[in-house]
Amino acid sequence: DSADIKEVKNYLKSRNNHENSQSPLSGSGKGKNIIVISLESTQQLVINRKINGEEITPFLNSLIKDSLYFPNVYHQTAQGKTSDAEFMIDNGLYPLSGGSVFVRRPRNEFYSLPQILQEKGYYSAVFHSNDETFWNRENMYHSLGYNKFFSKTSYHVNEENSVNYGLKDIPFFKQSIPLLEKLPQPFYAKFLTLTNHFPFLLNEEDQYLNDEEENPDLVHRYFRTVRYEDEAIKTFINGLKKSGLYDQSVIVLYGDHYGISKSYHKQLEPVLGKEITPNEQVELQKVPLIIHIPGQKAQEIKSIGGQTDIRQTILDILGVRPQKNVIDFGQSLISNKEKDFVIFRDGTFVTNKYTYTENTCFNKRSGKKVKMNKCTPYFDRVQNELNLSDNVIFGDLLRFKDEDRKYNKKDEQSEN
Ligand code: GP9
Ligand code: MN
Repeated sequence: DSADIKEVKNYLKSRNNHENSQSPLSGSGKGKNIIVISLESTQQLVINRKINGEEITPFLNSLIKDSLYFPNVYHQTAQGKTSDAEFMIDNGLYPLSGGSVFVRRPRNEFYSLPQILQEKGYYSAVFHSNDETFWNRENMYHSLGYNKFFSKTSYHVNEENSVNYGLKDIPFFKQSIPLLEKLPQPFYAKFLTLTNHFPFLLNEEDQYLNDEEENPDLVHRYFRTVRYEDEAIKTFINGLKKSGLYDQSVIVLYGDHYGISKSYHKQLEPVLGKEITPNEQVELQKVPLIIHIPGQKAQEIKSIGGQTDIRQTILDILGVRPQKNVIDFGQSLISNKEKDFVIFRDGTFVTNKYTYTENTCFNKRSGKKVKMNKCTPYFDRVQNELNLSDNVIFGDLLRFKDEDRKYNKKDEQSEN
């Protein structure tokens, strides 16, 4: 009940993560549209990496040279995969340890990014050419307050322009541009890519990497589909430029979760040229985060962060202060205040110096095991934060987010 939400509010107050960030970048995207692109299964390891002398993500690499780039952001998803990442970005809460919030709690009350932006006159839409029922999106998007969901039925999908889960990314973006152009502005538009999905299938005509391997292993198939995705993003950005939307929009690109699971790490080791230890496994959970703000210079922001921080970062850049109480575990990554730890759903965490995983504490950079007392000071905080987030979801506590405000109003009234 409302006592439980007090506990969450007190904790968030003690963390003091939502004060004005006072970054020169705060408000630098004020009034602009916001376009968020979920890069399916895209790990940070592909960025600026060459395979047989060829860049895997030439377009993203060039975009980074003109954008904010966050090289130390980790995905925090669990079984809900893409939907977990979406959930974090729209709500700043952790996903559940089992299943997806989209499926388990679609009727909760939320105070989501679409709802917050709506207070400033933003229209919101999701673009994803899969069935609207996948991950229970149709119901969850309704609860999150989206105005429109362009799902499979909004696209021309046939055998020729599909692979694996459905419509390929290039026709997806091409067909999306005219739909996007018709939206009222300012808008928040979210795009979910699909082609770079396990088991990483691609038609020959969509291969942009010149490697001639006839029977590529999974890791090399992954590089090919990532390269295709990169080409699709280029197509989309060029389309935005043609329509004039590019200069009117802040564009956020993030990887939703890993693509190469633990079972394929033996294939990955020769590519990385190193052994994948538990510490290295955690480092592999990094995903790209790229934010393009019209008129802003490129900058690499090295602070550690997670997907729970993306929402606060977006609000900070747009200069949007929510009207209601914000229950959110994120922290703006453009803030001067550096984040002190990033929590994974299984209790693994990273700090600036240390990694805790598989009951072991590591020096993150050297990869060496260190004494447990380097990690123990974080244990209670990590568990507490995950528990509080779970309480918000299972107790549907956002129903009570404005309780104390209501009390204040009543007090004022009785005084008059
Ligand atoms: C399907 C897309 C991919 O619509 O979200 O699903 P995933 O398995 O990555 O969650
Ligand atoms: Mn996914």
